[in-house]
Amino acid sequence: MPYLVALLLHCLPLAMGQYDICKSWVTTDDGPSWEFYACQPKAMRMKDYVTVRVDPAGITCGDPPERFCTHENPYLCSDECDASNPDLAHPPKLMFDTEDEGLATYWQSVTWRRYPEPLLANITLSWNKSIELTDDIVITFEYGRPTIMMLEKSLDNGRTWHPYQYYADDCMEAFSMPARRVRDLSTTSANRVLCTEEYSRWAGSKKEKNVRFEVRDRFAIFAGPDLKNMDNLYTRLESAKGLKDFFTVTDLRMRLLRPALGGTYVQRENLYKYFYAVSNIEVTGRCKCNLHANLCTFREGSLQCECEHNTTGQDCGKCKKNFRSRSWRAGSYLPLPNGSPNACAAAGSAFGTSSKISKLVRLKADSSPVAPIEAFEDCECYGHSNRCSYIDFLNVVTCVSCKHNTRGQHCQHCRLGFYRNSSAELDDENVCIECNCNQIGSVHDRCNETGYCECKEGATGPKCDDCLPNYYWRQGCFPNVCDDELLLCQNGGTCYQNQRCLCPAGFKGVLCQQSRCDADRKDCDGAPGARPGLGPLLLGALALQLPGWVDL
Ligand SMILES: *[C@@H]1O[C@H](CO)[C@@H](O)[C@H](O)[C@H]1NC(C)=O
Ligand SMILES: *[C@@H]1O[C@H](CO)[C@@H](O)[C@H](O)[C@H]1NC(C)=O
Ligand SMILES: *[C@@H]1O[C@H](CO)[C@@H](O)[C@H](O)[C@H]1NC(C)=O
Ligand SMILES: *[C@@H]1O[C@H](CO)[C@@H](O)[C@H](O)[C@H]1NC(C)=O
Ligand SMILES: *[C@@H]1O[C@H](CO)[C@@H](O)[C@H](O)[C@H]1NC(C)=O
Ligand SMILES: [Ca+2]
Repeated sequence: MPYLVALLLHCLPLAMGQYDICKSWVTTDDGPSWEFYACQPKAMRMKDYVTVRVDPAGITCGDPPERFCTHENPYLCSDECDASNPDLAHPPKLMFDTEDEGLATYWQSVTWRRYPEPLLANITLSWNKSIELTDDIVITFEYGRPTIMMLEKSLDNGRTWHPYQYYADDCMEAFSMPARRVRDLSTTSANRVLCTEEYSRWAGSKKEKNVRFEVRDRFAIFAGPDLKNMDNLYTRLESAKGLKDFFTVTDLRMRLLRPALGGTYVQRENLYKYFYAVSNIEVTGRCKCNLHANLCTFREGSLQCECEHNTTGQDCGKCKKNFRSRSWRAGSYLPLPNGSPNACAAAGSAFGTSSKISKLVRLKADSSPVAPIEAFEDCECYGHSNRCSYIDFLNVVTCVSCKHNTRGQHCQHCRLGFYRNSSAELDDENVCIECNCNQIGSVHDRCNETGYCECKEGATGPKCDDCLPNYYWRQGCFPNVCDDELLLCQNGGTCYQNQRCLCPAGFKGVLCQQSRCDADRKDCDGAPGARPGLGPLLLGALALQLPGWVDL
């Protein structure tokens, strides 16, 4: 029982009270209405929602079965790991189960038989969800803590990884880093990645089993030793660049680089006592919901924020459809104590117009007289921009740097060369589609509202990449010279790709309509005419190769 109380007290500052409701029904002079607040879910035991992966393949002991011993009993190597026997198997899931009183269950690696090849193992934890750490990560090693190890984190579901903390019995030797302690960090270095020697010393394998990533000590830099001054922490999280992200992860990876050595050098004659064994990995944190949700549920195999404030997405990271007239923003812990919800607003709803103008006026007054525009936040751009400018001489507020190929005062039009996607809402990222007009076939690269380009003479099709009947394509559309119907080649000539007639020897002209004899009497004697029976194809081919007079 005293243990339970201690546990509760331990959790109190982080679990209780602040930012736990998103809205409440209040009565004001104008009648009852909703009031909205910044809100976040409770901290949870994150190991219950994790997916684990242990690398490399074959690093888990027991397949084939093998013997091992411990540093305490180095010559009694009768312990056995056997993956096919539930009583003797040590699969990865035993790092996340609930420990029964006294009896630890643990994942165990193979032994260091292959020394001096290093014994390397990666334990990768994935949540498929951003998590904000609220308490220390505690990794419990049975049979001794690694003498070299590294903790890494990912913020993008494992695509990129960053060092989080280095652990070694000798930081200089292992990582060429000086040893530091989190307790010695200051307000400006609270998010420093450091190497610590505190959790790698040999202290007897049963005595000090835990390796920590110290979240509380880092919080304490701002909130005081007992985390009593959480207001200060929340203020700093809001204002110090990168501080919030430092405590945010989607994945964690423990890179085990050298096992416990029992306080001495590696004894090659008994490598059965070197291995890793992890009985528990405790990760306490809350779903990151950008201060737009106070509930996070496990659905379809993943944690999901139950978004309020008309936001949506796994982390409430965007505005709901039809609520994007104001650009999305995370909620803020400030001002204390309830924070700002920074809710999304419906298109067309009136929001903050008057305060916006007064803000502008203030901005104007502060700025130099030559600057015609001033940037400010909180503008109506259908989610395609989060910056607006005030144009002094027109007295209008207009969006700047509209994204997604939009333009206009509210990013409500498509850029030239793009047209409106009729199946997309105005606040959709896909609202503007590229015209894609054929550069040769079209007059310019603009198109009408249904995506039709304006074609040059002879060209057709929505993108002007086809030719009208009686035109042929060759770097543009040109009228046919010959064809099989009206513009027939004469005197046995054949029409080559509608571009020209291939005339038999003795004839020339666009349609082979002219006899060479007519044109040049000298060459005429003995010149045979087109011989019936010779295929037009052959004639054509010859004519191509030997232009001019040919004696057949
Ligand atoms: C562990 O992960 C790191 C990247 O974080 C990778 O470079 C290394 O090869 C992995 N080690 C093993 C044994 O899989
Ligand atoms: C990760 O979460 C997203 C959103 O909930 C889901 O669509 C996706 O299938 C999940 N991926 C995995 C590998 O579980
Ligand atoms: C969200 O939209 C609904 C209408 O669907 C509205 O009643 C509610 O007040 C909005 N909430 C916020 C926080 O703006
Ligand atoms: C038009 O918008 C819809 C809805 O967002 C999208 O699914 C579709 O891909 C868009 N069409 C094009 C051609 O981009
Ligand atoms: C766009 O141009 C095509 C072809 O000229 C035409 O059929 C269509 O009606 C035009 N659409 C609009 C909205 O003008
Ligand atoms: Ca366990």
